[in-house]
Amino acid sequence: MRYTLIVGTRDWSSWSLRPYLALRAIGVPFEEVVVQLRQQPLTGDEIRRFSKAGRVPVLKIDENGKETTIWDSLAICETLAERHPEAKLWPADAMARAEARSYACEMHSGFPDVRDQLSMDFVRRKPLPELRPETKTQIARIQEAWSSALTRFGGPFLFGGFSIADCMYGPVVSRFVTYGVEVSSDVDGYMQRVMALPAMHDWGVAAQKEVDAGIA
Ligand SMILES: N[C@@H](CCC(=O)N[C@@H](CS)C(=O)NCC(=O)O)C(=O)O
Repeated sequence: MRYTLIVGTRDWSSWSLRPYLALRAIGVPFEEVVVQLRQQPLTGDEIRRFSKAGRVPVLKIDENGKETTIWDSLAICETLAERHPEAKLWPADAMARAEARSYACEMHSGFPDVRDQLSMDFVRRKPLPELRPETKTQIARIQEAWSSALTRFGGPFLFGGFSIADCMYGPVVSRFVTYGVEVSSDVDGYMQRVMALPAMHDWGVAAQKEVDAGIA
């Protein structure tokens, strides 16, 4: 069995970071292929070599002589959770699991203004732009959701142990760090724990190389 994760330029590709964190949490070996983003039409053509959906991340599973392609960050995370139950990528308790799924889905389908105004730039530190009211509301909602889960499930991650909810919010943590978003102390502690993950560190090292090479 072989996993290949196709990701975008690491400094920018927030969606790619999510399944990367899940794969690292599982601890299985996997290969990475990086597609350079923001070079249309080349980027789109290159991604479509791997997935007709034309978006990264993409996971290829080579198993028993068959290759399966999975695209979309959440579909990849769900597939990994199903294939590696020992990694406990979802909480064991059914009600906590249902809520963790809501957290992951709220991120996956929401917060458009945060994504637009605070785009991921993993290694750079930037001034906070003039925030639209919608962006402020979404930042407040994210922090309120994090605080609520940390209080109720006791940390250190949103639902106690590291889960797909944390994978989905990992890039948001990076955005808050990049733009110096003001956060409460419990949220700050959570963000520090996420940023200290070896997987986040390694992603940052790769992103820094892209910046140094002038491709991000
Ligand atoms: N809903 C998708 C979104 C994926 C997405 O928008 N990926 C961006 C990169 S972060 C992309 O592939 N952009 C294609 C391009 O820039 O041409 C997911 O969760 O995977």
